[in-house]
Amino acid sequence: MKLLKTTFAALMVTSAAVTAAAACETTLRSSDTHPDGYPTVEAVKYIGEQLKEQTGDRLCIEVFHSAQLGEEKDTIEQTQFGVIDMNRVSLGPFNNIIEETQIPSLPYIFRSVEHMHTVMDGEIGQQILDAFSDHDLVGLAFYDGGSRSFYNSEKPIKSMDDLAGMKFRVMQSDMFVDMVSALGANATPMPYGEVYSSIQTGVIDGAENNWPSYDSSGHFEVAKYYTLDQHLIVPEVLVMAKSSFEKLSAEDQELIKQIAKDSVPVMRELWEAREKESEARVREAGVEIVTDIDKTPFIEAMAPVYEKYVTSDKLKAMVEAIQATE
Ligand code: GTR
Repeated sequence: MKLLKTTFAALMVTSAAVTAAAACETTLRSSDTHPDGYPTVEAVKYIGEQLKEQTGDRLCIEVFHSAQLGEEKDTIEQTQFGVIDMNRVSLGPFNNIIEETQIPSLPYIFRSVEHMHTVMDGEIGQQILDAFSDHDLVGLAFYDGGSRSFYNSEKPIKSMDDLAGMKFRVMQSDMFVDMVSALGANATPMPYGEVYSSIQTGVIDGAENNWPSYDSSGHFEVAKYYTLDQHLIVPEVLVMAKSSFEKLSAEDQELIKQIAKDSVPVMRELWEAREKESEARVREAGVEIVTDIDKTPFIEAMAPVYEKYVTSDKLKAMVEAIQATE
């Protein structure tokens, strides 16, 4: 029923898209949970502008930002069904569906954002993009999601012990539930759009995210303690519905793949600037930020998570390859 409802909502917005981009022969609808102006939204708009120009108005993209088409988990299903043509999401909500996406979502798998870039721009990244094709999707590009850290409404967290018994929202991924449990806290998976009110009403004590999301979601208003433990550097991904992709000519398929790749450095530049802006805005608002946290116990606590999720030879080889990447 929920799917039917959201599908109906998506179809309603379709007619709006057709009107908005009336000049185009084909308009692809793309979903994003973030507000207009957010780096991911702007990166997909960039792809749309390039496509429109390079196809002489044959092919356009309309980005439905601010979760207009629904929350990530639902929009992923709709993209698999071809109701939504394109979708920019975190890899987190793919973890339960596509096992390869768990690897770059593992806590502390990347030593730095640069390490993540090298891995995702290389063979491992391609292997993960290819894995989407068994799930009615085409993986187009990876985007940045910075590093994610815990924030809460109760107290400054200065060590792992301070997390004991606290309740945090995580993305809808079993692995993230286990990650939080391994740190001694409790996790509640829930859609992004429900986090603000859940913190406000005390259903949860906090959540975890990067600077731009902490800022644009307004979560900093209700969860004023942010501890930079940086447990995740989970990339984001732009996917396309396989059915929509297959409707395109071979040339257009190549073009969209190429422009999506070209959008990566554009996004990274926007991201870097946005991270600084968001950090400044949040600091200005008086948030208490803990920066000098010893990450060693956090990293050590993740052993059972790796044990539970890195099971097959294929996944083990991916982890080893990432660890061996300079
Ligand atoms: C953001 C990410 C979104 C979404 C959100 C969340 O950092 O860009 O795609 O996954 O986090 O926590 O749900």
